[in-house]
Amino acid sequence: MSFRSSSQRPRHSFQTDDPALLPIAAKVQAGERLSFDDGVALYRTGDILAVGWLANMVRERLHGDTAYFNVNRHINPTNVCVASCRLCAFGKKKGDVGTYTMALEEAWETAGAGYSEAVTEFHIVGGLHPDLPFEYFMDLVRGLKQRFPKVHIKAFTMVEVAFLAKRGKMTIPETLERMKAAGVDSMPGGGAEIFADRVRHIICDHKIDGGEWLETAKAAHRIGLKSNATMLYGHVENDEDRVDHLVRLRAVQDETGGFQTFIPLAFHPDHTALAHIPKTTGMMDLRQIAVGRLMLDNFPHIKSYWQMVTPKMAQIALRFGADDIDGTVVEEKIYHNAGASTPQGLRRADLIRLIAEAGRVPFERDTLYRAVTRSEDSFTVAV
Ligand code: V47
Repeated sequence: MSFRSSSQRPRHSFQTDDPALLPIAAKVQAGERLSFDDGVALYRTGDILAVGWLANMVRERLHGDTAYFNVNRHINPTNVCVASCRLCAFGKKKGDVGTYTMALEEAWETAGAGYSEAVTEFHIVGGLHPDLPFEYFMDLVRGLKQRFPKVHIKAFTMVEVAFLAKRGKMTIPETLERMKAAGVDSMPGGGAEIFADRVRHIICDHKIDGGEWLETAKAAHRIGLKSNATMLYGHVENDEDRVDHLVRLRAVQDETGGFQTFIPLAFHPDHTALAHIPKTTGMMDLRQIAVGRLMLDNFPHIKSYWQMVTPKMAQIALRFGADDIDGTVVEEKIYHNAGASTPQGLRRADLIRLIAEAGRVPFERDTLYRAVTRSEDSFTVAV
């Protein structure tokens, strides 16, 4: 299969049947920052293909035809959680049927199980357990580093950090420093949901608020821990809430430059307290990717997480602003408990095929977007 690279492809001019998009297109073409109102207009327009065209232009300007993926494994050490978020089907109260907490040995064993290709990243997130001490998590990380010294540890959301800090009577910077000393290399983007208080009160009342999430991210970035940022959409939020979320992320990124990737997460309602809300549609999924790419002009990467939107939609998203589809994952629990029908993991070869058939060039990255070269059952990262 051969495709022309984006630099060889003839660049047709922008076309739309929505005049509201014309000034926005002019700004994007000139590389100017979009305003809050521009963001709302991008959400309101019926011309989704025009929005996608613009986002694709920005994506190709930044990354050409490259599309990133990695070989990773998710580990969720416990599903016991004090938070009871209405959006979640994963967390359970202590003592409920179906709760689990991994013994450290079990977590280390899980890390090495179920996949023959060497993983380059462990993605570790879990519930807010009322009793597990901070040292359990640090021992978990130290043990992983001892057993898998080459594997990058992307662990603990801003929400978990704030919870562990409070329980351990530590400041956020101190907690982050100790995590880093134990072996945490970067942080995932979860728990951001939608920053607006009105929405947070409905979907995740007991979590830290949006301001605290952003302050924790800043503290992480300040000590050199890169992180991602997510946005959960398709529940009770409106267009303004989403644009507010994006603009607040952009402001922090101006300050710290510590975000690597923005990941819009499609809400899966099954088995949650919001099960009456319909699932997101394909158009909605593509629009989040495209608007994210256009508004977050200072974020290097936009990820279409195949687990969330299906591998088929993730492929199309690579033409709507996304440059990354995440990784092999191996074993996903959070969305599968909430009714996701995607496979729990994909093989490296599947990801390569998805990307190539979308007309992009697959690039195996490590968590920090450096090239990974493989030989037999091992890998090397270009530094
Ligand atoms: O914060 C929870 C979301 C997130 C549901 O950083 C739900 O590379 C949909 O953040 N329906 C955790 N979403 C996952 C996450 C993530 C995933 C992949 C890559 C990265 C990264 C981060 O999942 C939570 C919450 O926003 N979530 N329940 C649900 N029912």
